Amino acid sequence: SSKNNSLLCVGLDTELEKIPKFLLQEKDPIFAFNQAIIDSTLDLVCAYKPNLAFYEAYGIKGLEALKITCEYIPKDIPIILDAKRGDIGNTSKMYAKAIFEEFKADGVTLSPYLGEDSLSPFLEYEDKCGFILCLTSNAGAKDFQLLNFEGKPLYKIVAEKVLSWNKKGNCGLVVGATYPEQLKEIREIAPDLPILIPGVGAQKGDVELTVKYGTDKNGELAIINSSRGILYASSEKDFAQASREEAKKLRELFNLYRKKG
Ligand code: OMP
Repeated sequence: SSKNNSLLCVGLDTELEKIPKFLLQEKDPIFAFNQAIIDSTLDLVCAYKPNLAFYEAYGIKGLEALKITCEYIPKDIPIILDAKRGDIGNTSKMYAKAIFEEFKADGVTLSPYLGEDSLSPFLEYEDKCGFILCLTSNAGAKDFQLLNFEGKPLYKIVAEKVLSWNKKGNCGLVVGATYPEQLKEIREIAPDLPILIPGVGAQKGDVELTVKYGTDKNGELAIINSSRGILYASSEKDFAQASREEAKKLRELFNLYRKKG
């Protein structure tokens, strides 16, 4: 966040049905949209987070758009590729290769439930960050993540495990902005881990509590994502400017609630 003094991560979850109609005439409408969004927000963000689903959904063309989007993002702005990966080691190795070598992402989202050996192929990339799902923003988080095991909720067990997996210092957590009280507990368990926090904006997570509870003691290490709330601020000619205004508002709001380090 140091360069742009920002905790804001813009999620590049691009849907052809939602982008301005006039862009559909472009040769690569997905990239044209992303390019405009990146151009208009790059001085306001700490990271971009494309979610792979939105690109896979459009087949080869979508993946090509993702690849050139990743190439287009300036090198000093980290890319977190949201893919929620995790499989047996041999398979994870190939997932990691795709994400870090093909798309050249700086970070990835990972699911913890296959255990340490499923994530080590990602964490072996020392310069890359693995953001491990701890407590997701959706209502279904209650089905497993909020359950108690021997008196302790699963999300706390995950947070503690990730601390023990963090041998190379390249682990982070994912915690939804829709669970601020739990975010506070998780930050206490992991005072020094970066936390990716989606769920402000379209999912209506509380901004003030997210910043207060999600940041570390210096007001850092929270990467707060909004996708739809920024991307689709307007569907008119001025869409990129409208996205910039939204991003600017959020960044300023985050900074208002931030502890000064
Ligand atoms: P908006 O709701 O449009 O801001 O998008 C949220 C983004 O964050 C989507 O790409 C989700 O897949 C992702 N996300 C969550 O919404 N909740 C989570 O708990 C975790 C993620 C994520 O891993 O980023």
